[in-house]
Amino acid sequence: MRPQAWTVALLLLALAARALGQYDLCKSLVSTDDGAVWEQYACQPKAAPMKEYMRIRVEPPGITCGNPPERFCTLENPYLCSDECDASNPDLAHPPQLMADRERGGLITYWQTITWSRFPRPLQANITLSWNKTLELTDDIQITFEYGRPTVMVLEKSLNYGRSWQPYQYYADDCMEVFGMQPKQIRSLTPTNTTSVICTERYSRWVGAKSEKVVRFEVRPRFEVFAGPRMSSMDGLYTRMENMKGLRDFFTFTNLRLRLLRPALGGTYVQRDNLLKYFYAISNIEVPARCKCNLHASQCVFVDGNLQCVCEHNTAGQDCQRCKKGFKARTWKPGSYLPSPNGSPNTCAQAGMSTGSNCECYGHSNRCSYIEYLNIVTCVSCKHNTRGQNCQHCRLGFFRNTSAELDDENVCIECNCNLMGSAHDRCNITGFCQCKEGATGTKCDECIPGYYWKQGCYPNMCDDTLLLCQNGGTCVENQRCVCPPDFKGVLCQQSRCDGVKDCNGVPNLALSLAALLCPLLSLLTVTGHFSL
Ligand SMILES: *[C@@H]1O[C@H](CO)[C@@H](O)[C@H](O)[C@H]1NC(C)=O
Ligand SMILES: *[C@@H]1O[C@H](CO)[C@@H](O)[C@H](O)[C@H]1NC(C)=O
Ligand SMILES: *[C@@H]1O[C@H](CO)[C@@H](O)[C@H](O)[C@H]1NC(C)=O
Ligand SMILES: *[C@@H]1O[C@H](CO)[C@@H](O)[C@H](O)[C@H]1NC(C)=O
Ligand SMILES: *[C@@H]1O[C@H](CO)[C@@H](O)[C@H](O)[C@H]1NC(C)=O
Ligand SMILES: [Ca+2]
Repeated sequence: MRPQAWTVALLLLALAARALGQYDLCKSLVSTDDGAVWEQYACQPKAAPMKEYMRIRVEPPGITCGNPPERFCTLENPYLCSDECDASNPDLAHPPQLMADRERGGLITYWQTITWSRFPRPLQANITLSWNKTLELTDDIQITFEYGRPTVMVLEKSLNYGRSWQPYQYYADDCMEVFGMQPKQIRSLTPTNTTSVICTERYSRWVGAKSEKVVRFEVRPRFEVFAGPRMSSMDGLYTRMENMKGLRDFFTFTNLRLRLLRPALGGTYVQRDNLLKYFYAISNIEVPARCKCNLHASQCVFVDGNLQCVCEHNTAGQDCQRCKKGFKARTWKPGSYLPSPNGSPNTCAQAGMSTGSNCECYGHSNRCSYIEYLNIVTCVSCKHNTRGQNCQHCRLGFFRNTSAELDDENVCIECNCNLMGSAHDRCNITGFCQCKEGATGTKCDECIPGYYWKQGCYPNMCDDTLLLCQNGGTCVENQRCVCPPDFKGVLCQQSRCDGVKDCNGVPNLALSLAALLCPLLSLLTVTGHFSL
């Protein structure tokens, strides 16, 4: 296909998908003046029957019937104890996986426990359902009990792969007696208490084993508190999901646990002479849910035994809970249901393309870049003489203005080191330049005693203390002695007659000595300066 045809085909596909339902699509090609570009939307996978992906564990060991084989009767037929459970016979076995199988041809298959033959020791069992994936309920959990629903049970959930658990709902034929809780009705829930954990008596009272088999955890009625009857206004629900703290978390889980605490009794009391009619049997557990992908994926796939979001918006991770490598210029955020109808994708941005709160540049740069081999995001082209990952340092040759905030344009002050007097153009953090020998001052633009300034500091050639000009010479700017006509030398210490025949007189010893000593002396002073 030519590119154009391909684009059109995709566009049509996108439009078709868009019509499917809210938040079904993560992106679509739209045509603009600049050609076709991807538009991104908040998106989520469709709801799925999660029982197909769940791992089931039952406790305690030996709770499943049939090992050894045993007979049981039913509450409806308590004196006809001809049914048998035998783990070694496929036709008579009731292993845990029969709670999640697809039943065909009307044949009901179920997991069954041992009978309550050890009464009065409680007959209790735990069923732990795990997905190794964060899920969000989309409809009621339904647990189908054959031969009667338990009189006491608790549904629990975990948000952290089973490390900790919290109650989700209590079920009892007498909530007050068993749990000390007022029984509540789901229809009494209001927007302010939809997420309360309640005790319900609705599914635990004896109504006959055949007529009512299902125990629910009600999700749909809770949604309807916000979405209206028959979920007519999903916008209302999604808006609440976004704004109401804890609402989304309430429907979120990674594991579920059923704690079966007392089986169906078929009456008020346990009949001790016929304990073979008390047991638990579950034929199906329905968990309608969707993968939680933080509104960054419209697909969730089952790979290597685990559910995995197919992340879009440059996100990654099992739940699209972080930004993809190279796309960390902005802090990761979940997508948002708002504004309706397409929500906000909150796409992870390619490094170097934009800024975000993750990349703080204190207002000295508006660009960030991701450096792959260091795995850091760094500001690019810091202005105002700043530098560093967050433009938080001053460039070389500048120092920090302590009276200015980090985001002040005046935060860095130029060192302004004197080029001649300084070793280099950098200063320390209090603004002091590093001076060459003989130079001093913050900017190294002055000389210490014994030195004179001439495009830098040089040792004095003459001065008023140690390097005196002799024989009436005068010191000019510490650089040289201006000697009277008859004398010469650095300090005018030498007579012009010296060694000249016509000069009258003996060599001036004192002068010769001075001539000898003075260079030495000046050397000493210089050395002295070195060690100052
Ligand atoms: C069910 O799990 C809970 C929590 O781990 C534990 O305290 C309890 O003993 C378990 N019940 C059975 C019957 O294994
Ligand atoms: C759970 O899922 C994660 C991510 O897909 C995987 O790395 C891990 O091995 C899984 N754990 C189990 C017990 O399957
Ligand atoms: C929710 O609040 C309503 C009104 O305040 C109250 O009647 C109802 O009992 C509450 N339900 C629960 C489960 O707390
Ligand atoms: C230091 O910052 C303060 C506050 O912004 C500013 O008024 C001052 O001029 C700055 N000093 C220099 C030397 O730039
Ligand atoms: C900066 O240099 C000056 C002069 O050498 C010195 O007095 C000062 O202690 C130095 N400041 C720091 C923080 O090193
Ligand atoms: Ca079944």
